[in-house]
Parts: sequence; structure tokens; C-alpha cells
Amino acid sequence: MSHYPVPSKVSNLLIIMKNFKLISLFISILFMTSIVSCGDEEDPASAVSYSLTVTVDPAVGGSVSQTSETFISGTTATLTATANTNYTFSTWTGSSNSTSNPLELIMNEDKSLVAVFDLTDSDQDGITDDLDECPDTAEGTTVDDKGCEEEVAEVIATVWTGDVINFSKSDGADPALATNQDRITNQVWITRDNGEGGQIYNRVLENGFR
Ligand SMILES: [Ca+2]
Repeated sequence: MSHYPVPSKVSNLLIIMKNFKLISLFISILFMTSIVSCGDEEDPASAVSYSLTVTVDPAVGGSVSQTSETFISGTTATLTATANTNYTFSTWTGSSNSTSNPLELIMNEDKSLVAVFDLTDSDQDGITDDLDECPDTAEGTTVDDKGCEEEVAEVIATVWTGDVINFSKSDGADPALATNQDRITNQVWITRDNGEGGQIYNRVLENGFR
């Protein structure tokens, strides 16, 4: 191939076109740079955000300082649980299983938190404070369903440890009569009831003697 001299007008045009390409490239770079710098800036309108859902279990148990809300990615949400009367904050469940209160959450994804409250039993007697009419009974006290000390009836059992006794009483004979009893000691008068089943019993105890 042979080279021919380029006419000067054509040469000028080529130079202009070259410059135009350079200018275009420069403008393009400027434009690209401005796009990149826009992306770097924290523009709340375009930033990624995540939702936080907060619930309370049971609803009457208490409240949480933070309500359900949307957070910009990376933001820290602080949740403080406050128990209502007769309730105690127990734990967080859901996206975080923690007993920390307040709880700090970094919002890097959608999160759902449940604040769990338990009924309080101040004296640990098994009757929760909302039902306990005596909420300060001593440890180990036996309590009734109102949480108050239960009167325990004294139970006295008489156990026969002597020889086997063959006892007999005619049907229908009066168990109140000594002849129809087997008086072993002053406190043990065995006889048999005339009612259905013919229960054998200690006549002394039946009459309220001791
Ligand atoms: Ca109690």
C-alpha cells in the first residue's frame, strides 16, 4: 500500500475529530465520576432500609420503648422493655434470643422482636402476685389457692401392733354396748357397724374419746 499526502483541510478536520473524541471521553469521565460520588453519599431517600417489628407477649404484660419502624441499614435500634404491674420482663425472642434490657440491635436485615413478660411470684409459693392475697409468705410455707398459709389439719392415726384378734358381733347387735365390743385397751373398743358394708371401727374414737 502506498501513502498519499493528506490535504491540509482534511488534516485539520482529522485533528478536530480527534479533539472531539478526547473531549467526549473527558465529559464521559466527568459524568461517570459524578454518578459514583452520588452513590457514595448517604442519601436517605435511596439508602437501603430494613423493617423492625416489635410485639409484646402477653399484650398486658408490658411495653417496649421502640415501636415497629423502618431503619436505614446499619442503624442501631435500642429496645427497652418495661413490665406492667404483676409482670416481670423475661426475655426477647424472634430475631434475637437475649435477656438484655435494654437491647441494642444493628439493623442489617429485617428483624422481628417479641418482648416476653411473665407473671411475678414474689414469694415463690406458686401463686402469682395477681392472685396472691399474701404475697410475702415465708419460704417453704404450704399455701392455699390464695397464696396464704394453709391450716394443715393434724392427722392422728392409731395403728394396732398387737396380736391378731378374732372379733365377732352378731348382725344387728348394738355396737354401743360393751358386750358387742372387743375392749382391748381403754382407748381401743373394736366393734362393727350395722350399716351397709359392716365397717369395723374403734368405738372410742367414734365417740370422740382419746
Ligand atoms: Ca406468691
